[in-house]
Amino acid sequence: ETGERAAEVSLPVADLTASGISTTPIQQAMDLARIHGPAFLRKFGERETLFVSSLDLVTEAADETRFAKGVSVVLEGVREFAGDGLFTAYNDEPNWARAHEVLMPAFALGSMRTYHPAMLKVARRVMASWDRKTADGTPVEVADDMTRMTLDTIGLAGFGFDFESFSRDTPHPFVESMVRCLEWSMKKFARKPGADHSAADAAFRADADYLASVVDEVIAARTASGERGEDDLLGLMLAATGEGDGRQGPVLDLANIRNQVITFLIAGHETTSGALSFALYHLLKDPLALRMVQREADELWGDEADPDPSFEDIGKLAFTRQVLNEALRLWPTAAVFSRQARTDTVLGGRYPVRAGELVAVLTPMLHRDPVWGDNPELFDPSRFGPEAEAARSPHAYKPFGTGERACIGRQFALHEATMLLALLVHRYRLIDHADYRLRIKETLTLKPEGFTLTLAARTPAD
Ligand code: MNH
Repeated sequence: ETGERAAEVSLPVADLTASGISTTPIQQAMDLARIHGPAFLRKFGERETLFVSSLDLVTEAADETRFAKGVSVVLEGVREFAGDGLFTAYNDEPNWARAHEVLMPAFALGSMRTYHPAMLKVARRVMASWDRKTADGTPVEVADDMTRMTLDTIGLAGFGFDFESFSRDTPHPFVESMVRCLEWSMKKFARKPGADHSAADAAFRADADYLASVVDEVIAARTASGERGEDDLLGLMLAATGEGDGRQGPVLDLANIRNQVITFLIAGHETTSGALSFALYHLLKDPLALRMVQREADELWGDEADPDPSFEDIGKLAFTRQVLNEALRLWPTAAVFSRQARTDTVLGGRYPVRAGELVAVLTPMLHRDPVWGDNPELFDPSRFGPEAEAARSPHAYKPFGTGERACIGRQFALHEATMLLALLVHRYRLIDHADYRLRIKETLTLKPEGFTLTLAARTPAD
């Protein structure tokens, strides 16, 4: 029936039924947008998805009176292991509003002061590990180490739980299971009908059960310690009581708290890790930008061998922040989000969307809209200078989604990533020993694949 819709408004249709959805569906969708333009229908068997990526169409889709967050087929897959956690909850599920209310204060900018020491502690683990590799010339696997660091950070800062990722040769088994779960949900929506997937589904179940068991361990560790730890996410959730809404006892039941912990462990590290990896990649390839972030760090910390960044220092790293923003423009690591029409509506004056239907926003192509100038592929952090930002529509840049259901962890991610990036460029020269060419791996999120660096200690002359 939506095929008729396509005919009626002459939307370009990309039919992938025969060819299949690739193992890099986001890059495939980017290619389709380059061919078909900023609105096209991706057809795959029975399913059709309207992708939009121009500033005008996304501005409409971001209008909260016409659209709300949509839980896509892919997010339905993630719901199989994250349940009604914040990220995968339906808009009208009461647990979303409850958890949002309990957790919002923990994500205000001021709360980052509380997490700063844990973030710094883990940043020092990265440097201890990179110092060893500097000494013996071993390349660092950038995305793996960024993932170690962001997982340890959300574990410690959010839940007082130490994954100790830098004491392990391979990623923590939680990460391996989580990545397989994400891949399962990514592949599931691209399945061809009729084939037998029972082995993959059973393996998925085992991984999802394992994730839940790690979370139970995290919660048990807190309960056993007798400490309330009300400052962190777990403490807030365990301590919150339902005053005001007439309910007795905790606002969030244990099943929901478990879903929130899984959600935060995943959402809280996977995307930030990719953002840091892309930022390091672009700095490696852009000596001038690298020089500028180094200069900014040097202004704060001089040639101190082991600087002790304060919470306030991080707010002063304006250019470092611009580098991260620009890395997230080119490679928004959570690259698609969905919007659900609240009522029958017409997008762009041309494309009818019925109440309840979903529209997918393809963020990497929004971030290459003509509003970004005539060379959108160029990495250029000055795009995020204060005047440039003020002159641009807020809807031109959506790496953290939009509206009420936008990313709750934005400040957390930016504080953590800005501090680490500045500390790394302050301490090391980055060497492109393998003349790395960017390849992007997709596991729902984006990451540079096979990206390694070698390091040298910076000397005052550098
Ligand atoms: Mn995060 C929602 C991107 C870091 C926790 N996040 C979203 C959405 C995007 C997103 C996009 C909206 C998805 C949708 O509309 O379907 N998040 C990012 C990026 C980074 C990031 C690019 C890092 C860079 N996110 C983090 C961190 C945390 C976190 C760090 C936690 C500590 N994100 C969330 C949660 C949600 C979310 C929770 C769901 C919020 C809600 O719907 O209420």
